[in-house]
Amino acid sequence: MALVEVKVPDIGDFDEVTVIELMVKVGDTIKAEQSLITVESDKASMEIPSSTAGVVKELRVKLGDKVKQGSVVLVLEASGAVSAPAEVPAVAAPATAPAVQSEPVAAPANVASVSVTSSTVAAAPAHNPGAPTLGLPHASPSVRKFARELGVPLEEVKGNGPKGRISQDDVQAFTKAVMAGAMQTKAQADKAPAGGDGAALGLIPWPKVDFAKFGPIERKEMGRIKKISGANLLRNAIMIPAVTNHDDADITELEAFRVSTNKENEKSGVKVTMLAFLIKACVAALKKYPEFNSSLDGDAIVYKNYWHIGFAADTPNGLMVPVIRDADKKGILQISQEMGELAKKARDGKLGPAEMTGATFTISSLGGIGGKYFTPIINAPEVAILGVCKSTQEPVWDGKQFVPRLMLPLSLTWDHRVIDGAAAARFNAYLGQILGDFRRVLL
Ligand code: CAO
Repeated sequence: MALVEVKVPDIGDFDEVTVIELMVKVGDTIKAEQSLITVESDKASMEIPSSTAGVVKELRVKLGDKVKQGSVVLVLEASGAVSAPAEVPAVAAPATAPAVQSEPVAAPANVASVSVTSSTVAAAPAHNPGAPTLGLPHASPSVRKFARELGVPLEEVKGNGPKGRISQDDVQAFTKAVMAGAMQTKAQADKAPAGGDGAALGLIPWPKVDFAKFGPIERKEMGRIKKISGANLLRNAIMIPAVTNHDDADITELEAFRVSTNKENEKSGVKVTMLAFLIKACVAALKKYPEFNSSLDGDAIVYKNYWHIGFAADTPNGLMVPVIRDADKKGILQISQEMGELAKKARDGKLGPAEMTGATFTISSLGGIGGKYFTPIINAPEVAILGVCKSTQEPVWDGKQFVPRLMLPLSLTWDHRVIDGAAAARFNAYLGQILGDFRRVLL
């Protein structure tokens, strides 16, 4: 068997290049044309393939070595006949693409000469280390090929190597994350806009209808906030096994108290709202039933020892959820005042991120508008939300007779992974007791 030295061929303009990838090891059986190593200059990376099939006997380079034309890459026990080396021109190769040279090893007696075939190597696009990450991805040709075979968009893969170089491991990690659903490729995200196309769930496609066929239409693109909240609502509606419990609270006395408080405070400029009482009542119920003030984190439930309450605000741009922080430490007047300010900021599009994050529970009140009950969607990663509708005078049996009472419809949606139906019924009942007699908050 002939032992053959495989050398670095003419590498164009480069004096020295660095070995950045070893693609074979001692003992490997390789085919002619198979890539052996990847080398990199400051402008390009390229693979050095073997012209000869055989078994790798000795590797003469290691990662980080500087090599130049003529450096021996490895020694190969060639399979099949070998003939004298020939000077082989690069075929249709870019200026920087090297042709592989193989030469017989001089020493051993049984070494024959080897026939050299031309082999061109495509140079990877030049990499500019200072380029932004969205520029050309920095990866060796073999990694590019690997990514191509898997259909991985290399420009979306984060490289963890030196200078952000993308390795095969990075491509594999990206693929795993996409397969596990932890990440989406840009193409997937584009295919599934805010409305989603349901393909990922195996659903039939959304109906495509030419509405203009049936009458005049006007098409308006959705605003940014609607798109963002739509995507969040869709995810929350699909991913959370949500159940809604409806109940009524008797707020006859509370409403009378609210009205008289507002009369007394007329000059203060702060209007006490029913929502402020609801926030305070919810904090009391959340303290009694802490699982409603929690979040799911994998297999763990995270109980929060703070009570930041979000409230849905209807704005010209769409639904927003400002947050009253530390509602447990604030009185009704302060909550009312903050709510007024936050609701105005929301309507004016001036809410900052800090004013919309960190809620532990949300209340969505349609009380000023109307309706009886509804099924609010949980604002993940929270695990429950309270929907409130318009209070109405209703006949309530007091044991002897029907009496008119002001009844507030409550709709509590909860995440069944964390909360059970019995707890939800107790939460609503307790909330009703507090709203029925607010002195219970003090107990
Ligand atoms: N029952 C009866 N009347 C109620 C009530 C209730 N549950 N809640 C409020 N009202 C009354 C108020 O007393 C007020 O009446 P007056 O003007 O006579 O005093 C009137 O309705 C308007 O109240 P409001 O809406 O200004 O104040 P609020 O504190 O109830 O609500 C806010 C503030 C920001 C929550 C509200 O303006 C809003 O945006 N609500 C919509 C929330 C929403 O869209 N939720 C749905 C989310 S899911 O798409």
